[in-house]
Amino acid sequence: MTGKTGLDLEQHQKEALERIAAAPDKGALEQLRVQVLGRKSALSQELSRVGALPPEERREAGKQANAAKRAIESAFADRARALRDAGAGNLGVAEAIDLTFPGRPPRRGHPHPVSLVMRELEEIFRGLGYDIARGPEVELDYYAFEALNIPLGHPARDAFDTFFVVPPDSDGTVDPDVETRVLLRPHTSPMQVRYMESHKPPIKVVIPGKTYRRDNDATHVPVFHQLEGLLVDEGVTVADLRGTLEYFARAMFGDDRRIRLRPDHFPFTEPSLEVHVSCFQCDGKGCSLCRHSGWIEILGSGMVHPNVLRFGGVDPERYTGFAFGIGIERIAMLKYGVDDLRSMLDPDLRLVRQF
Ligand code: 2U9
Repeated sequence: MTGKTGLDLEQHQKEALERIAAAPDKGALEQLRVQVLGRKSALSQELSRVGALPPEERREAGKQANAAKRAIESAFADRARALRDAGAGNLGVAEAIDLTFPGRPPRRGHPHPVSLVMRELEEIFRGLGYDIARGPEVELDYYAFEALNIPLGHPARDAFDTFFVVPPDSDGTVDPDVETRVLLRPHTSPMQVRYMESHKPPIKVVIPGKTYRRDNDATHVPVFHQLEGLLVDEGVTVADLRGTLEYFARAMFGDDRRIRLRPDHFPFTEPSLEVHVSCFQCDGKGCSLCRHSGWIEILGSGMVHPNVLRFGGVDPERYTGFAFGIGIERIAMLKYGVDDLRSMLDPDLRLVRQF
């Protein structure tokens, strides 16, 4: 309008409103705001001329100029809201999301070496007709010690360095009632007792699972895994134990393996036997893995102590049995050539993927 004020406000406003409505994104709108309302804009220049008008025109021109300015500001606000409501469409070129761009593939997990060994062991013993049972990790003292021929005060209790669920008193004493005292199982053996209570011989079972001890150094960790086996029937002898464990050693470490038995001591087995396998790296000739002995200790075993059979409700006059315990981390480290036990607790996928 080049009205009687001599200002061309109407044209400026019309143009500004058109450009605002067409602004494609937030960035363009901001640029436009500077162009349309900034100090150097045509509108500002028109407004600066208001002061130079004769007094009788100044009032009317001022009113018109302010109205135009308000209309433009409100158009900016409307457009900004519209762009925001339109969602991703209000992003500037630099921030825009290209929905056709191929995504980053999610990083895939991988079974941990401990899981791999555990599965392999379970398959070997399943193939021999063993049942697989899993028991509680929070156990009663009775099943963890008493029923395994480890009464209160027995020196073997120290070796287990147990985590008690109800911790000892400040003077170190723990609830003396073995019937009710609760702990984290230091081995999977309690479940074998439970299994004997609920199954009649012949019994053939392996118990895989997590176990806990208050240990933490390069060769001990507080949470580890075991697989223990138990076979009870009439006439079971050390020869059966030997045959079973030799089969296991060959299935796990190769057909050419041999085993040897050495005396050991556990309260729950008599006799107790360490089992060694001929070195699968040097075939018994001597290397760093077997410390140049040609043999590697892989597990502990023995004939179930008559007291333990009795605790499980099995008559030791009629039945005998053998049992064995395998430390899973140890087998995994041997099999995969890992030499620090603590790396077995490392969840880093870069490590786990190597197996
Ligand atoms: C019952 C009767 C007997 C389980 C056995 C071992 C020997 C043994 C260790 C091997 C490595 C534990 O993980 S490890 O540190 N275990 O040497 N375990 S005999 O004997 C039983 C278990 C339950 C009722």
